[in-house]
Amino acid sequence: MKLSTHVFQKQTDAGINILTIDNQTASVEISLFGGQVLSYLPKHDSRQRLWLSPKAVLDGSKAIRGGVPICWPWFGQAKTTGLPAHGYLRSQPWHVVRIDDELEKTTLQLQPHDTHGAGFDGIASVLLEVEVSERLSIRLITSNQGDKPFTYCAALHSYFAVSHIENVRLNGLKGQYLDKTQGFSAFPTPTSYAIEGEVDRVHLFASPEVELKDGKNTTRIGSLGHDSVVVWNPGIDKTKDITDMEPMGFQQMLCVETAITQGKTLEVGEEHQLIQIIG
Ligand code: TA6
Repeated sequence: MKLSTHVFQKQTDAGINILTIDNQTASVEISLFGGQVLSYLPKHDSRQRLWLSPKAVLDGSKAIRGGVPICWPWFGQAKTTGLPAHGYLRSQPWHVVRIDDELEKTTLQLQPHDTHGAGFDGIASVLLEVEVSERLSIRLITSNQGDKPFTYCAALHSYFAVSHIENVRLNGLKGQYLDKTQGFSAFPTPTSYAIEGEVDRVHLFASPEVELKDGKNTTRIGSLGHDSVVVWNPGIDKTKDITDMEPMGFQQMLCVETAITQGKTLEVGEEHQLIQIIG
């Protein structure tokens, strides 16, 4: 179904709706299940920036492994047992609320069907704005529609495609990180940042730009409105427990996430934007 000159919608065999944006600058796919960008292919170099697991479940029964999952209104494990990790927006239907479509810039606004959910008592509106132009901008806009302040966490949990994890170096991170694999103990960011084994780190310095170097290729990851950058690769052992990843799938991906992990409090009527820009 054609929604505008460069925006099309199709339903997968498994039943979820996928939007395709194909303009002069790039091709992008977004799942309306989860409001999740799944792929980003700039036309100037035809290099896919995002990784999608070949075993990703695309039937709406669980969050999709890959692309840019939307973590909201918490990050990581919920405070209350039995609630989904990374919140509940990435596993519910979203819908298109606006399309602005030009030859070199297409902007979509998506909203989740419901921002209420167990584990969060705020009254919030959430908007995801995806802009496809010379770069891909993803903007998660949260506003407090209630009569009292609320505090939330969030992340644009982006999975980047890499040739082989051993070829990857990260530039632009600095200061302390909390290492989830070592009880969230604090360590200094390495000057030469390679990925060896399981890496699960919350970098507390809000780097405005991280460069993901992969051999001759560089992906630039800009961030705004965040309080941390999370770097994650499950490594060979953890991947064995991830049913929607192939056993060696960890070698082709790296998560660099623009995140609010320390909590953002919104006063009544206040709005906050969490933004990741991929180039
Ligand atoms: O962002 C890193 C992380 O919190 C890891 O600890 C790991 O759990 C990853 O997210 C993936 O989480 P998921 O719930 O999508 O399997």
